[in-house]
This record gives sequence, C-alpha cells and structure tokens, in this order.
Amino acid sequence: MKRLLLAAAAIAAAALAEAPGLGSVPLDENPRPGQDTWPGEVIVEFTRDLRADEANEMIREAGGERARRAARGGRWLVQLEAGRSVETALARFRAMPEVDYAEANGVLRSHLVPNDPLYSLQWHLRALNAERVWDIQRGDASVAVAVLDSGIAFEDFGAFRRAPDFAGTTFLPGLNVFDRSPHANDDNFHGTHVAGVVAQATNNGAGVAGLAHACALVPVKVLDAAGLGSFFGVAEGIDYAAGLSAVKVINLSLGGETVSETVRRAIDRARTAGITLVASAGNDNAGTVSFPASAEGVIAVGAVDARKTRARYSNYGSALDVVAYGGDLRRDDDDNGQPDGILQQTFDPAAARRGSYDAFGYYYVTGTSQAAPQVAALAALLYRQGITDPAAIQKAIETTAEDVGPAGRDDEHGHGLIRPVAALSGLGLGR
Ligand SMILES: [Ca+2]
Ligand SMILES: [Ca+2]
Ligand SMILES: [Ca+2]
Repeated sequence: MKRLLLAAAAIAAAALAEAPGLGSVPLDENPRPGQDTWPGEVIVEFTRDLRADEANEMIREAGGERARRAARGGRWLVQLEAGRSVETALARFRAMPEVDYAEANGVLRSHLVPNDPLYSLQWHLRALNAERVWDIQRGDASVAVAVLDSGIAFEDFGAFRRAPDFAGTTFLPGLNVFDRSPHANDDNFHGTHVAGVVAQATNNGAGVAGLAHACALVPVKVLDAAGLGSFFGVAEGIDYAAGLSAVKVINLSLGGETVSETVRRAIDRARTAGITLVASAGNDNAGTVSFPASAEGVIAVGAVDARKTRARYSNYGSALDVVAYGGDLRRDDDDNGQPDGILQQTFDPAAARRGSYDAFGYYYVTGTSQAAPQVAALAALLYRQGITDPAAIQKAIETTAEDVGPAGRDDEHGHGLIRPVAALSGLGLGR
C-alpha cells in the first residue's frame, strides 16, 4: 500500500494548492450557531516527517483538494474537494499506516456577551483588592501574557490603530495565524477588551486600569472578525506563544463543545515548556466546561457576579478550577447606577463591522472571557514573584482562593474565587 502510494506520487507530484487561510470561507459560509466543525476541513498528522509529494499523495487519496502544513510539526489542514464527506476522509486517513491521527477541524468561539458603551469605575478591581496587589507586584516586561483571541488594537497599521489606553503597555511581536504575519490586529473588539483586563495602561491619567499592567502582552490572532477560530489555528497560536521565551502565560477566552487532539497536544507542549494556560469555561449556563478549558493542564475559569455567586451564564462542572469576576449586566449589586460588567477599553464593534477599528471607548462586557484574564494576570504576577512551575502556579491560585458557594470545592465555583493578594503574599518575593 505504502509503496504503491509512493510510486503514484512520482507522477502525481504536482503540489496541492496552498490553502489561502485558516477557516477562510466567506462570512456567509461561517458555521452556524451549534455547528461545531468547519465544513470540508480535516486535520491530519503523520507518524513521520513526510516529503511534500508523499503527503500530497495521501491527502489526495483521502479526497483532499488543498492543504496547508502547520508552521511547526507534521500536521496538515486539508480542505476536501466539494461534495466529499469529512467522515469518509477521516476513515481513509485513519486506515493509512503513516497517519498518527486525523480529526475534523472544530470550531472555537469567543466567549463574549456584547453590550453598549458606558463609563464607570472598575468594581472588579476593587473587589480583587487591586491596589494592595500593586503594592506587592505589578509585573514587568520580562513576563509576557499571550492573548490568543481576535487580536489586540496594539499598533497603527493600515486601518488599525493602537488603543489610546495601551499607551504605556509593552507589546512583544505577535502572530496573525490567518495570514502568518505579525499584524495580529483586532477586527472584532473582543481580544482588545480581554487584553485590557490584563495590561491596560495604568496610572497614566487616562481611562481604566489592568491587573498586571506592567507585564508585556503578545497579540496572537486566532479568531476572525466574527469571533470564530479553529483547532488548527489555535494550536498554531499556542505553538507560536510557547516559542517566545518571555511568554509565561497563555490566555484563551474561547472554546467549543468538542475536544481536539491537535489542541490538546499543543497544550501539552506549552505546559512542558513551563507555561501556564488559562481558559474561560464558557457562557452557556451549561453543566459542562467547554474545551480547551476542560483540558488537562489548563486552568478552567468560571465567572461570578459582584455577589460572588456563579454568574447566570457561567458554565460549571467537574473540570472547573476557579472563578473570577465576569459580572452581570442585568445586576447593579454595588448600587452605583451602572450595570455590573467588566469595564475596559476597546472599539465600537458596530463600527468594526463597517471596517472602522478606531472608534475607541470604554465598554462594559460580561462573560467568562473577562474572568479568565484576571486569572492569567494573577499567574503572570506569580511568575514575576519567582514561581516558575505551572503546577505550583495553579496550586497557589487554587489553595488561596476564597471558598464561595457550598463548602469546599464545588462544581459551580471550583476551588473558589481568586484572591490575588493572598496568592502573592503567600509565595515568592513578596512574602
Ligand atoms: Ca489607563
Ligand atoms: Ca454597578
Ligand atoms: Ca465552594
């Protein structure tokens, strides 16, 4: 079988066309809500480093029309010929001895709850006792958080502008996995808001603050303008981030309902490299934590409102590790006349849909997407305190969390609500 394929490759050596982008189907062909795979796309990894003509032949054999090799490693994203079934292609790949594994290219979605712009104070930072946190540790640029999201408004480039309240924030070179350029600009709004939770410019006389504001950010664009990404793209983003020595933390405010071998392996590689991965549990009010939050080696973060009870949208379950503040726009528990969302700077999402990415404002957004980066920020501060082992970082965060909800660890709140001051003062330099 193998020899026949190799012989055939000699005559069918014409290279497969390079797939133009990841999940690059036109917007009207985007997966519908509830649809969990990209149509006609399969990920395959071979057991050894194949020559391109060998790989091409096997990909054609399985019904592939176009293929794109991962930037690192021996896996390929295959786009099938029109009308070919993903199931048949997977069965063909899995029957080939050279194939390690094959899976459909699943859809990952940003965990967002969009809302209208409003100015107010950041109650979540007061509740986290941020001023005391900053007395102990503000981070520095030797510790970077990679934000795998829709990009960040971090540079002036083409139609994109750096968000004004990132004026003093340090950014390290990023990656846009769709075009493999360093221009990981945000064309959605979600990633800019999530990044602001971590490292909004602080004490600059403008706007709002971020919890680990002296740490560096790495923009990694793995979600498109509609907030959609793929297993293949997210794995590529994780590999990129894990290859930067300053990156100690990866934030994933995204997820899907199906588990991916491609992403799981990338998580393992990053964790082995000493990186802490943090992911949002999802906003479906479901009893199952979404993936990759549910993956081994990832800190799964749910959301509470200002009352410290599970936010009505936050996913829960046995995989949940901790909770942070995600807020609830329908509540005003601090009675200040403002909805209890997480306030950071981003741009107007409606203007962004018209191609304008510079209508910056301060927006309340709620969701586990906003809770996860609070944990990512805390992890970054712990690295700056001198903790280097991701297992120790996770343990410090979990054992110092405030037990909320039913006594002890429970599925709605995990080990509890993070307490950054307790975590930071219990360990490392700030003891
Ligand atoms: Ca500011
Ligand atoms: Ca309020
Ligand atoms: Ca509890």
